[in-house]
Amino acid sequence: MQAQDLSSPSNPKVVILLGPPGSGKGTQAVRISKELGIPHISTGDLFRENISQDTELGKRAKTFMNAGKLVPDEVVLDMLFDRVARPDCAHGYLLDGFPRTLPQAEALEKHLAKNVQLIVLDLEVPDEIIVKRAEGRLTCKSCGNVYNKYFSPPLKEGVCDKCGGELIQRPDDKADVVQERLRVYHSQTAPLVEFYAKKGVLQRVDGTKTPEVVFQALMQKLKKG
Ligand code: G5P
Ligand code: MG
Repeated sequence: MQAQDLSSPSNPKVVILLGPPGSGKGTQAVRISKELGIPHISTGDLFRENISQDTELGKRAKTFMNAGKLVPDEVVLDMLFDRVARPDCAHGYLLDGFPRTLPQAEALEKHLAKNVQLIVLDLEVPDEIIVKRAEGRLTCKSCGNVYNKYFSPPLKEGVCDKCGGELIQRPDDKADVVQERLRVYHSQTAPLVEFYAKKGVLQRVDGTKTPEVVFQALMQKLKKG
């Protein structure tokens, strides 16, 4: 499908996908990024890449991530602003998993140029569904593609449909870590919903439907926004 002309050099679009852990940010971000022709930047994926390459940044982030805690703001901000300074972000980008605290949101605001069109999409999913999704989520060790053993299983058990890689459970999808991630979400990230609502840039989407229905709803909001 062809990328839609919803972003331009004179009016770059920065899209933020908000939502609790496991609400579908990554799944939807891949599709939106393709549709709009802007890069998908997931701070969680950037950390996981650093962990698999055993970098200093990865070593620092791993302890926090595996305990379900947030990585300290200064570490996240350095990594994120480095990434969005690359040329592929000049015409806009899509943020998945950032910002996650008020200081991160405030730092982003200072960083954004005046002509940027900011749209924040909040995926609303209740905690009990999040717990079930995390328990069933399978992630490809090689390409990162996401499945769910209950809702969207791979064609062959344990094998990625896209690249044939091994499917694993993320270390932070263990039941006790998911509970901690939800607790952290409600105390540190949920206040951002109000923060962006007050600025008039928030769009809410019901994230409990099928991925296709959720995607269509998100695209509707993006076209209006
Ligand atoms: P991440 O990597 O950002 P989370 O916790 O925000 O992790 P997560 O777990 O990656 O979010 P997601 O991306 O919102 O979830 O969801 P997903 O993977 O696409 O889908 C979840 C499941 O639901 C899948 O099984 C999928 O098949 C199914 N699903 C998806 N969409 C739908 C749908 O529309 N309908 C239905 N029915 N099912 C669907 O962060 C990880 C850690 O990194 C650190 C933190 O330690 C964090 O815990 N970190 C940061 N720390 C500080 N600041 C930041 N900015 C940080 N960013 C990351
Ligand atoms: Mg994700």
